[in-house]
Amino acid sequence: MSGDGLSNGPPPGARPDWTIDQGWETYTQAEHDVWITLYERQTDMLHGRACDEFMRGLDALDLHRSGIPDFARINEELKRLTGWTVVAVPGLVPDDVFFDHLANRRFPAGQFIRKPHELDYLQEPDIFHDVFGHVPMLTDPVFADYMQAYGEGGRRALGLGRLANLARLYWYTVEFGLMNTPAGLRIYGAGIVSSRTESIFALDDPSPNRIGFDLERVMRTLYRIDDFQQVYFVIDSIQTLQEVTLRDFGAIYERLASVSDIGVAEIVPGDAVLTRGTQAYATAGGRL
Ligand code: HBI
Ligand code: FE
Repeated sequence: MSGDGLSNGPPPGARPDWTIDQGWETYTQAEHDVWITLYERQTDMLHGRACDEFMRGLDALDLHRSGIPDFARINEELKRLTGWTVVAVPGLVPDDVFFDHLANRRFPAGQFIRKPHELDYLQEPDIFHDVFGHVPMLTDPVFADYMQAYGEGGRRALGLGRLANLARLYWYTVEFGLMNTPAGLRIYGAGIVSSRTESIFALDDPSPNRIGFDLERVMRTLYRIDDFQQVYFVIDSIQTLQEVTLRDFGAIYERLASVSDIGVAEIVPGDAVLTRGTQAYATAGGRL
């Protein structure tokens, strides 16, 4: 991917929009078995941990069956529910390509699946992270609109040179968001629900800070891509998330240009602190 976020062109075999055929019939039984293993160990644990919208989406799409889902089958239901479709891509795609898909209600999902020795951690988003983690939430009409708006906002942020700020919003909501519900704290972020260890850490561990969602605060906050998060931001509902983000971010970007970033473990004046974390996990060296 080029540093300016603009695409250099797709790899050989991919279309101009970076999509490829899923080639569902080419997955091996060993690859289907990786899906089944991951699926079974996540779904058991997610009852009472993932939010209702996620669990409903998982049921609606019937993602387990006999292994890696066929996008053609998922898309029949997803299209009917919210007008979204899943398209296959080789892996990470450039920012402008990614936003263009989202703005058109297409979710680009990695075609490949992790190897059996990588069940707990990998850097690039594979089909399990993308489909199990992201697609259930896309069955929720409000979340579906939020994701499309993010794609449209991404194109504007690229033009204004503020993508770093907007990417933090995606990170702390779509990927690592928590929700306060009447039944208790729940997960909706794809990076959490697709990870066995982080699904426990994010809700139960005393290490991370858990702070009420505030748009500008989140846009100022650095994040880490190599280990469990040191802070999670907590929304009240998908509806309130959508309401506070349904506006032009131009004025916010202008303000953010002159204020400093906030470190991953910092608590700042004005924070609605739900948990003041010990940071013991990170202090001890994290995944090391
Ligand atoms: N490509 N396939 C894929 N998946 C992503 O989540 C993704 C991407 N390209 C860019 C990107 N995310 C981020 O840079 C933006 O959300 C900011
Ligand atoms: Fe993701």
